[in-house]
This record gives sequence, structure tokens and C-alpha cells, in this order.
Amino acid sequence: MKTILITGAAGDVGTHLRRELAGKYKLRLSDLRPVNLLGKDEKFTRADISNMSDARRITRGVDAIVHLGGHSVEGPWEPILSANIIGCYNVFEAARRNGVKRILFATSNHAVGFYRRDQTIDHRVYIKPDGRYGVSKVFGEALGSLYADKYGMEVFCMRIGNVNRLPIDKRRLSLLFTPRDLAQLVTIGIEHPDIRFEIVYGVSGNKRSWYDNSNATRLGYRPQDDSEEFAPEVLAREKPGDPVAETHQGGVFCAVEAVPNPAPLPRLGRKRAASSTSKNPKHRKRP
Ligand code: 15L
Repeated sequence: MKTILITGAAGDVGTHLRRELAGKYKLRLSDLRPVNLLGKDEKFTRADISNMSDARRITRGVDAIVHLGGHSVEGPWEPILSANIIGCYNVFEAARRNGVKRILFATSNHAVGFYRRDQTIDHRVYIKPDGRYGVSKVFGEALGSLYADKYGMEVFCMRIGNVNRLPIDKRRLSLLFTPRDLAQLVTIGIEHPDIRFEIVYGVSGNKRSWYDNSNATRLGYRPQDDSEEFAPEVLAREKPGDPVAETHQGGVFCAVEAVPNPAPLPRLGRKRAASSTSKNPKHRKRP
């Protein structure tokens, strides 16, 4: 049986994952806070990942790491810097030094939260973080890419939507990621023989998804759940919200501190395309 380290194991996602993976793997759990009731194949170590020696200690002797630990919402810079930038670096670097090849990194929909809701995006789009938290997730993805290319590590980045049994609002109809679908995707990340660096979306098979999750499909992901059956009741209780939040995938994370109607940025370094109606004959398009 493989031994898997779950960082941030005391959080919501960690708690769901522990239950779903019980009996499949030996689980090493770490967090700043204690976890509740340890199962038969579970062992807990209290650790602060912003401290390299703690990161070295917890990553020793494991087959793979599911890195969930960190600050999990938008917030001030200091805790994000400490947990999500320094902590994330420490986990990757400690894994490398301890010879752990495979890391599943819990990135987030907020790495690309400034895409609009009328857009469908895949794993190849350029990043559009919607806050300091989103930027920290982009940092983790970049680190994963570096550690894959430079050190031959196997990195599986899951841009997680919202882990829950039920969609809690209209936005989460697009982002629901049920515990059993989470477990399926994590199992692919642990077991797939051919991972070098991958980005996938951690969402269920939601009809209202904003994602083309074909990279996850290619790797064998077949989600079992779809939020759609809950849509009538969720939509019936939805109240109109902030227009920036409502039009962007990241929701309120986009609206926090947002300047109303920022002026469009000037286009740089691009000549205007010649048009057939240009007054200067040199610029006219040939018929
Ligand atoms: C996340 O990345 C957060 O960790 C989680 O707390 C939710 O806010 C989720 O995104 C979401 O967008 O619903």
C-alpha cells in the first residue's frame, strides 16, 4: 500500500479526502491544527510548512504528496506569503531533497478567476488570478512546472472549484466538486503512470461548467456528479450581487478591492492594421 502525505489535512478538503481514501492508502497527515479521530492507517504530525525543517520531516519516506496546506481564501499578503509562497516552496523543495517524485498540488479556480463567465477555458489559457490568493496559486503552478522540467518531478496541478456535497449558490453550480469526484481525480494524480506536469480542473461533470476539462478526461477522469439537479432550488434563492463578481468566474474574489470600471489599457507595440478605407494609399490593402 502506498504512503501518501496530505498537507492541510485538518481543512474541509483534507477531511473529505481522508474519508474517501481510507483503506486505499496509508495516510500521513499534517497540519498546524490537530485532525479529528485518526483512522487505522492514518498518522498525524503537527507541522508548520513555512518552516523548512518541518517540511523536510513530513515529506520523508512517502510515495506521493497531496499538497492542500496553506491559506485558502483571499486575504492580507503576510499569511499568504508565509503559507502559500514560502510554505509551498518548502514542500516542493523538501520533496525533492527527500526523493519524493510525485506532488499533487491543490491550485484553485482563482488562478484564472478573472475570466468572464461567458468564456469556456481549458488548461492552456494564460493565467488571470483574481487576488493575492490567486497569485499564490499561480506561483505554486509555476514552481511545479520548474520542478518538473528541472528536477524530473511529476506534478499534477488541480485547479479546484468548490469541494462540497451540494452547490451552495449559483456560482458553485459551475464549480461543484463532490468528494467522490475529488477522490477519483486525486487517485488519477497518484496512480497515472504518465504524469510530468499537468493542469486539470477539479470540478464535477457540471452542465454549467466554465471549463473544457479535456486534459483531465485524457488522463481518465470520468466525474460521476453534476450540480444541475440542484439548479432550480439554488437559483430560486439567489439574490443579485456585485456586477464584477457576477460576471467573472472568481466571483467575490474579483470584486474585493476592485476599482470600478478601470480604463482599458493602451495597446502597446502594435501597428494599426491597414484597412482598405485608409486615406494613405500606401496603407491600403490590396484587393
Ligand atoms: C478556493 O480556492 C477556496 O479555497 C475555497 O475556500 C472556495 O472559496 C473556493 O475557492 C471557491 O471559489 O468557491
